Amino acid sequence: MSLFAENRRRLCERLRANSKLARNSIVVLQGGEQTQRYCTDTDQLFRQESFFHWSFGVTEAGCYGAIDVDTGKAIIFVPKLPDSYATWMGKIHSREHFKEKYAVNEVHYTCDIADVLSNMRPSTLLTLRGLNTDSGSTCREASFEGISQFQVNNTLLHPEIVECRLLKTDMELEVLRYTNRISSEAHKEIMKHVKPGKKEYEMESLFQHYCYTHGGMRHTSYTCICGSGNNSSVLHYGHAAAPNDKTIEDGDMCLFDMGGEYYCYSSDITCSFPANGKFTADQRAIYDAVLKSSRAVMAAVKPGVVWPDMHRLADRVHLEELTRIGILRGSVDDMMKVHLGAVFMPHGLGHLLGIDVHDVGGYPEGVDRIDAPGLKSLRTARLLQERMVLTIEPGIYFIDHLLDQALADPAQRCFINNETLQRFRGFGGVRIEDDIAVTASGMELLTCVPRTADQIETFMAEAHNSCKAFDHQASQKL
Ligand SMILES: [Mn+2]
Repeated sequence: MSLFAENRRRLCERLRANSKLARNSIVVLQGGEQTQRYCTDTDQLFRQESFFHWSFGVTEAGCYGAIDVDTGKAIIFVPKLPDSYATWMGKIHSREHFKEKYAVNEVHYTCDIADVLSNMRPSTLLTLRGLNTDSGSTCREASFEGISQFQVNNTLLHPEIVECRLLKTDMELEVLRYTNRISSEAHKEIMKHVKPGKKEYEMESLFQHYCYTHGGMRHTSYTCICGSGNNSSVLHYGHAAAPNDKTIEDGDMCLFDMGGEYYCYSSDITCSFPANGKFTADQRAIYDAVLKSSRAVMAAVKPGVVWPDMHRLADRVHLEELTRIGILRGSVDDMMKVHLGAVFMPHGLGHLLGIDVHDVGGYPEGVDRIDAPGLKSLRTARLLQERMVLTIEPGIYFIDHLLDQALADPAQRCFINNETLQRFRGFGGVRIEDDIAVTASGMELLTCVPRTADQIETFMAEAHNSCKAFDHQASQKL
């Protein structure tokens, strides 16, 4: 709860520094609501709304929260529950219970919100309205019966709370280290158990089981992407139309992008490795190229660095390495001019991470999206600052329709050695995704999984041998 108290303190401090803020302003946030599956009475698994979570850490649905900006006083409003709740859902807790649980100054019922707020005689209620620059959706502003009697400002709060969420406190960093540690261990569990013949969804299931059992993570941060073979080049594989249901085959590359979420704090990690534990020469070459760009970016990251420059750096390393492998030929500078990097890495290098896996704050006023292949997919174009948390996730993919497009474009075709490229059709892709925190002088790596090709082979071989030894022992006992 001190994590959320600190978040509220920072928000008030920031708001008080805003010259447009009127005295006696009160922030009013509305939490998420319990929803049902379509027209049925089956509850969806509730997950708190992110801004509300950041401010209060409240796990229950149907709540509101208020913060007196001048004094920092925090109030939570909880639903007054009917007696039948005690029959079906369990004990109805007192307001005192929630006051203690969430360490706030007062707790009232949501039905009394207008009265409670009006007794505080605020000059203005600050409600939250603003664009999520990743989804294009606007967040839902707090509303309640009786709000029309108040002076409401719905523009001041959003940019300020977003800037607060952008920079993580020590306590938030500690939670993000935890989500990364558990999710890293879960990925290692996958590397130990993967083998040709298993289904991709068995790996998804194992990841979720590990995160939930060992980390108390009921949610993952996003739908698991468990692509094997050519599926590893499908950037958002794992959705309902491609539900991780292929059989993993000998010779496949696996690209598993999965992250556990703890108390609404995310992780976002991708591991790529050969299903059978041994890289072919081509697989190793592509893997090493991606690792090289990942580590080049990590070496360059520090406060003041322009994020799109890191994307360009990764592109440059990829193009150099693809030339060395023989898939490309010619001047890398000239390739950069025609955005050839985006043929192999159509997505952005990485994104902000926090309570949302694509965390808010990517494009504040004054920071514009760059309209160029690859770069336009970046979820932020900001300068890096200490305490930002981001993913670094370069990848090289062999996506047929992008390759065909490039081959049909004279400006790009001239760099491609089509004969060598043929060998990589159907290869899939490699992505290496780590989570990092920007520090005063560089960065802290939050993710901890085997990363070099040798480390991966050794790790998978050891796991395989210990499994065999265990099987052998078990069969002897029988
Ligand atoms: Mn990511």
